[in-house]
Amino acid sequence: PTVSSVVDALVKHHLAEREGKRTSRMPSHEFWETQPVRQFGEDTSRGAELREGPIDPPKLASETSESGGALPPGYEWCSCDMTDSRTQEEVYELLTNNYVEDDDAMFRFQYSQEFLKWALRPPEYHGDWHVGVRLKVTQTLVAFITGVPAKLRVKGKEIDLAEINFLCIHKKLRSKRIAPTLIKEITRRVNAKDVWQATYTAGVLLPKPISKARYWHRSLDIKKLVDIGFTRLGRDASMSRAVQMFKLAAKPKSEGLRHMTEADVPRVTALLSKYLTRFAVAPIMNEAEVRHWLLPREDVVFSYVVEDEKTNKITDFVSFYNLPSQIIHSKTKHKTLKAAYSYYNVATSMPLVKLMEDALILARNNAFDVFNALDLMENESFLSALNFGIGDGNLHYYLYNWRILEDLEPSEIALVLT
Ligand code: MYA
Repeated sequence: PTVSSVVDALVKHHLAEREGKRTSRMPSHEFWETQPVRQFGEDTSRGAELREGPIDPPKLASETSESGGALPPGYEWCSCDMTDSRTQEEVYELLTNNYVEDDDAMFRFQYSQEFLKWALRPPEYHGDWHVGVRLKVTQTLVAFITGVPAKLRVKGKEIDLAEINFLCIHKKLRSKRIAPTLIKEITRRVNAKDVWQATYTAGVLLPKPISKARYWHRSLDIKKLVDIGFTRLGRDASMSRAVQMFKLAAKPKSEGLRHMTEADVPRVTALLSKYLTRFAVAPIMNEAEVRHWLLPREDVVFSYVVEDEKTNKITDFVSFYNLPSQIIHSKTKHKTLKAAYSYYNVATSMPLVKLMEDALILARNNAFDVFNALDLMENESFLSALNFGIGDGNLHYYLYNWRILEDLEPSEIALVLT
């Protein structure tokens, strides 16, 4: 089936499900139906039978098998050593040429090597959760999937889990059911460390998201965005009017706004931790993790604080990360789309919309073309007000081996994965 026929079937199925009907055209998920995840059509109204919490019965780490599942002949498992610059380059190459594209195949994520080192080496990371598949003869890296350890609060319960990301199969090896093999292998390696839950996000709809978020985009360089086909001007909008509409002040407006520094780590940890307790799903970060994820890193993550001079309190925090996309068939001089992605933000001395206006200014001053944000947390309070436009992609949030009964609104989610 084509992608669109599958989407049609899914839509039909969900409509029927809502009306309580069964449908014969229900798309099957040969792999995902065997996994401990929420399933489409499971009856969450029978709360007594389906409980919130782990789906599989508890197991022992020592029970996990010692070797990985079978790959097609000629391929072998490896761990990608992300401290080795040659391996970093190989991962970078694989992702640059084969990772996530938009629906029209115009743009493809281009994670930098510095970014990958950041995303894959947080405190207490496990080298063997960076799983690769190599062609035996040439040792070429052809597939990848990663996990990093994290702690998540889900509706009041604290869960030690793996954040799964960077699932990628070389374009020439697609549709051969290698993805389920990779997922089983990372599951085995995570279980071997006595971890039984995971979280992940994906554009595709699989059984079964806990929430569905949308990307919003705020133009910073509208001329370039129109040139490269990222944005189209409205029917009666002229370029000069658009430029006017997206104009920003030369520098941030909030007094006392400055780069976050090492000395801020304890106060940022306290501010952020307190703020994140408001949401149904949110990470729990200790100081070491805040230092890793939120201290500024050149060309990777940008973080700023507002410090009250009188009380020495940090009242506000704003951050975004740098994830460019390659312009696949560029007809202009432009080869990359420079995108900033909203990360974690807390405003207490001013409305969030004011803090985020400064974030836009800082992103523009750092040569970003567009500022992206999901409709998570309290982001709805600034998206329209700051001239963000809604995107066409969904981002589904998933939990592995953890059931919650009701779907969540994106505003109840405070987890931003890289
Ligand atoms: S999301 C980013 C995913 N990557 C890309 O989109 C990059 C470009 N695409 C590719 O590289 C390939 O198309 C991929 C699929 C690798 C995506 N997540 O091998 P196949 C299911 C989960 O024939 P291929 C991210 O990184 C599909 O429904 N499953 O397909 C988070 C079907 O199963 P079923 C997916 O196209 C990853 C089966 O795979 C995804 O050659 C989280 C087909 O396999 C997807 N994004 O390869 C992973 N796409 O028949 C889960 C397709 O049942 C982690 N499929 O429908 C789970 C937790 C594990 C740890 C647990 C520890 C306790």
